[in-house]
Order: sequence, then structure tokens, then C-alpha cells
Amino acid sequence: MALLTPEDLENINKQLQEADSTVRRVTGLDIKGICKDFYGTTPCCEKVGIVPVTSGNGIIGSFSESLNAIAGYFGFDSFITDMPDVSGYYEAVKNGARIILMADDNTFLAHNLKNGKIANNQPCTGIIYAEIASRYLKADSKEVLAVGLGKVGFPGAAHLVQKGFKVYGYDADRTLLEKSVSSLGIIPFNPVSPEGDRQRKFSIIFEATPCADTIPESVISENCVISTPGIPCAISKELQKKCGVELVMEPLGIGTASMLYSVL
Ligand code: NAD
Ligand code: 2YG
Ligand code: MG
Repeated sequence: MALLTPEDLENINKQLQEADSTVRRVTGLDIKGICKDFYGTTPCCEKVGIVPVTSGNGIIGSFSESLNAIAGYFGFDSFITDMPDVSGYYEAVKNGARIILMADDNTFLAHNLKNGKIANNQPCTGIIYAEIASRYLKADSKEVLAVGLGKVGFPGAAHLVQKGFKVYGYDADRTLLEKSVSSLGIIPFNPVSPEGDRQRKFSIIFEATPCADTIPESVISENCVISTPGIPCAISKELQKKCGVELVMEPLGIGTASMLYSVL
């Protein structure tokens, strides 16, 4: 899996503020408002203990610091433990953490020790980016294009199906595409080489791949939102500008907010 880099997390506060204004323009609500409305929860200064984890590829510079900034931005009272790993977990609990945030190379979790709820970053990220996309105020129909149907994309696409959207989808992995078709009823649609007369444009696009330039100009309608947690970005800056695309994309904060609100 592609891991975050310190470069992805540069100026995380600014990235979050910019994403927040885009989400407001796109949906009429800010990220907090979406999370509150969707999960029906509100933070009440819950203490969040962030535990750095050294296993696998080890600590990512500024990952814990970014989580600390993000938790604060959304109204949580957070701290980073001095020690990593098991000692850090012990330290977090001893210092009154009610929610633990920690990630190794495979799993990034939020665990509420008070009510037992636990969240995984991948589905939480997919669902919240899909939820944002589903609320696009200028959408011209209830049709969506979902590109990338993996650990983040599949739960997001499933959420859109559940909300009553007609979901056209594509994954470069045929097995994953077939799974989405058979279990979710997704309509296969390859944005890069659509078959025959199936050229379509979408005003709502949800993308969750680790590849750049997955969304070609041909599928972008006049008013279009691309809601994408995927890194690198699904669309070049030039194309975004040319097509006037509203781009919701941020490397860590929106998904983390979704995790935190989901365990309250
Ligand atoms: P994954 O490997 O489980 O899924 C990615 C899928 O994209 C794969 O199934 C792959 O076949 C497909 N794919 C690759 N290139 C494609 C293309 N050109 N067209 C269609 N499908 C293509 O990965 P994941 O865990 O679902 O993560 C997806 C992306 O989201 C990664 O870039 C990850 O770093 C990022 N991510 C971001 C956040 C965030 O908060 N922004 C959170 C979690 C993950
Ligand atoms: O504690 C640390 O600093 C590290 N053990 C964190 C490792 C996180 C690895 N995960 C990722 O890079 C992401 N794919 C998941 C984070 C979601 C936001 N994109
Ligand atoms: Mg995010």
C-alpha cells in the first residue's frame, strides 16, 4: 500500500482549511457539519491520545503531529504520547485518553475506550468522501462515477448505492470490479476507454486510487465535483481549472474526522 509522506502532510492546517471551504461551497455544510449530520454526534472535548507506531516502515515524520492538529481543529482535546508502541498506549490510557488514534502500515484506527466503538480509516474515508460527493448542490442527476473500488473505494461506492445513486464504476483490477458489480449492482464503466456509445459525463465523481490522471476530460460535465481521497490526485491542476471542477481532496484530515465522529 502507498504510505503517506511528510511532503503530503506539509501545511496540514492550510490544506484542511482549504478543503473545508471547498466542502462548504459544494455541500452548504463544512466538514464538521457533514460529520455531525451523518453520524449524529458532536465532540465534547474528548481526550484523544495519539500513539506513534514504529513497526514496519516506522514513524512517518509529522504523521502524529498532523493528527494532533486535525483532532484540535475538530474540537477534540488531543495529545501525542512521548513513548511509541505499547509503552505509548499505556501512557495514553494512564494520562486519561478516551479515544486512541494509532496506525501501522496496514491499519489506522480510532478506538473509543469508553463506549468500545472502533473505526478503521479506510471505510471511514471512503464513506465520508462519498457522502460529501452525494451532497453536491449543483448535481444534475443521481448518477455517480466511482473509480477505484479497493479498501477505500468499495465502502464509498457501497454508501452511494445505499443512498439511492445509480453508480457507474471502474477498477483496473477485474476481480474487484466484478465483486462490485455482483455485490453492489455497480454498472461497469471505464472512464478512459468507454465501450461504443457509452460515452457519458458525470457531475459527481468519487475517486479512490493511488494513481494520477484517472479521470479524463471526456467524463467531466459542466458542473462537476470530484471527491477524492486518492493520492496522487485524480486530475491535473490544468484540467481541473479548464473544466472548473470542484475538487475535494485532502491527505488525512477528512478521513480522520470521519473516524473520530464515528466512534463518539
Ligand atoms: P487499494 O489498493 O485497496 O485500492 C485502490 C484501487 O485502485 C485498487 O483496487 C486498484 O486496482 C485501483 N486502481 C489503480 N489504478 C486505477 C485506475 N487507473 N483506474 C481504476 N482503478 C485503479 O487502496 P486504498 O486503501 O483503497 O487507498 C486508495 C487511495 O486512497 C490510496 O492512494 C491511499 O493512499 C488513499 N487514502 C487516502 C486517505 C485520505 O484521507 N486522503 C485515506 C486512506 C487512503
Ligand atoms: O505512527 C506512525 O507515524 C506510523 N506508524 C504511521 C503509519 C501510517 C501508514 N498509513 C498510511 O500512510 C495511509 N495509507 C493511511 C493513512 C490515511 C490517510 N491517507
Ligand atoms: Mg482525508
